[in-house]
Amino acid sequence: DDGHVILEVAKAKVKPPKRYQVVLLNDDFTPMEFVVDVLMRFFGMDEAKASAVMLAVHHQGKGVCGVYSREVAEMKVQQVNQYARQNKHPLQCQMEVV
Ligand code: NFA
Repeated sequence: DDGHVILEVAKAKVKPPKRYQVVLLNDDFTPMEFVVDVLMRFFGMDEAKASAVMLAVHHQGKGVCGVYSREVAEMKVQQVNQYARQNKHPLQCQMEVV
């Protein structure tokens, strides 16, 4: 029958969801300890991993905190930027499509 044709046409239009890197940017003012706290609090890193990512951002200017769906990446960016503002730090987070 032609049921499989209809299914295959529909399936051909289903794209895999885009993935988004959440990227942390270096600045001259945010304390290293605060950045480590952010990485543990919002990205589930242990202290050793968070310290390594913080130092990579510090030395290279930016660094990837994780890769997520658009919805989850948007939530992480909003949470990190709000938490940084609440604590009077200029730390900034953004998302980049992979
Ligand atoms: N560069 C900041 C400092 O020397 C530390 C920092 C690391 C800030 C990673 C932002 C991101 N205090």
